[in-house]
Amino acid sequence: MAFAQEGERLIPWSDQPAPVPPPLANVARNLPRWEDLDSWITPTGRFFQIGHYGWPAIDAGAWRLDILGHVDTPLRLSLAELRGRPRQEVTFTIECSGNHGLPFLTSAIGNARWAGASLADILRQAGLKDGAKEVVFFGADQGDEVVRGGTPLELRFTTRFARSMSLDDAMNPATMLCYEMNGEALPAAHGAPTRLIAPGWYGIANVKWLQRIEVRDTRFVNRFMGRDYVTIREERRNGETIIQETAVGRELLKSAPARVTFRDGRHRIAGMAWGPAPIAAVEVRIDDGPWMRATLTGPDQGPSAWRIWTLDWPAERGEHRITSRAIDASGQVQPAMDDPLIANKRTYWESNGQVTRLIRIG
Ligand SMILES: Nc1nc2c(c(=O)[nH]1)N[C@H]1C(S)=C(S)[C@@H](COP(=O)(O)O)O[C@H]1N2
Ligand SMILES: [Mo]
Repeated sequence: MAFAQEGERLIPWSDQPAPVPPPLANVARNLPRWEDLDSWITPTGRFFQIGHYGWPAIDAGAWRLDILGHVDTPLRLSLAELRGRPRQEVTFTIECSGNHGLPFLTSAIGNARWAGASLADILRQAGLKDGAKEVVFFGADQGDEVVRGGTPLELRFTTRFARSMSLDDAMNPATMLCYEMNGEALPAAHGAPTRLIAPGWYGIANVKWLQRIEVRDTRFVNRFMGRDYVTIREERRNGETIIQETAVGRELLKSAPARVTFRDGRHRIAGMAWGPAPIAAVEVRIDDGPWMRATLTGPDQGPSAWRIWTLDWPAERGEHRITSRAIDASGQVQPAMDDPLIANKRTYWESNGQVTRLIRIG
C-alpha cells in the first residue's frame, strides 16, 4: 500500500542527513531518503542494509544450519528441509538501534513481509535439556576483535557475528528462521539463505547469514551483547547518579515525519509510528505550536509493523520545524529529546526521542 497520492508534489526535507563516512560506507548501505519510504511495505530495493563483518555470499545448496549445544538431539538442516517445515509469516518493521542516534543514520528502518519456519518448533524438536537458558545465533560473517588494545594484556582474535537471547524470548512463536522477504527468496544482503526474524526486537537481534544455533545453560556475552550495542545511561538511584549499561533489546515507542507533499493547494505531512504496544495516536507539532492529532491510516497488523499517519497542514511560507510523537495503547508517550531518558543517554543506541525535521515552504 503506497501512501503517496496521485498528482502530489513532494517537498524534500531541508535537513538531509550527512553522507555515511567512508570507513562505515560498507557497514551501513542502501540508506534511502525518508521521503522515498512512501509505502507501508518497504520495497526490498529501498531496504537499508547493515553488515559489521562484511557481506558473505553463501552457496545455498551446500549450506547447513546446525542446532546444537544443550539439546538432546543436535539437528543439521538444509535449506530444502527448512522450507519443507510449516511456513509462517509476519510483517515486521526492523529498525537499527543506531537510527537517529547518528547524523548519517536516519533511515535505517524498513517494514517487510517475512516468511520462514518456527524457531520454537525446531528447538522443541532438538529437545531442550534441563537447565537450558540461552540461545546463541551465529552468522557466517566473521571479523577481528581486540580486547584491552594498546596494553600489555592486548588480546586479538577472529570471531563470527553472534547475538543471543534468553530461551524464553527465543521460544516466542512469532520468532522464525526466515528464508523469504517480500515474497521472494531472502536476498544475500539481508542474510541469505536464512536469517533470524525476531519481531519486536531491534535490528541487531535479527542475525543474518545464520550458520549455527547454540543452546547454552549459561549466559553468553560477546562484542554485540556486551561491548557494542550497549546503551550507557545516567540514572538516579537513592539520590545518587549511577551509570546503567544495558544490551540493546526490544524496539521502543517511536515515530518520525516521513514526507511533506503539496496537492490541490494543500500541504500534507505523512509519517510512521511503531513500538512494542499498539499505536493509539500520533501528534504533530509545527515550530513551537500546539500538538495536533494526526490520522492513523493504512493497515493495522499488530505491534510488530509500523502504522502510517497523515496530517493536513495549512502551511505558511518559510522555514518550519516538524516534530512528531507517538502515543501507545497504554498511554506511554514517545519522549522528547530533553527527557532525561534521552538527554542522560551517553550512547547513540535506542534513540527513540522525538524526531524534528526542517522544511522550507516556498
Ligand atoms: N550476521 C549478521 N547479522 C546482522 C548484522 C551483521 O552485521 N551480521 N547486523 C545487524 C544489524 S546491526 C541490523 S540493524 C540488521 C539489519 O538488517 P538488514 O541489513 O536486513 O536491514 O541486521 C542485523 N543482523
Ligand atoms: Mo543495527
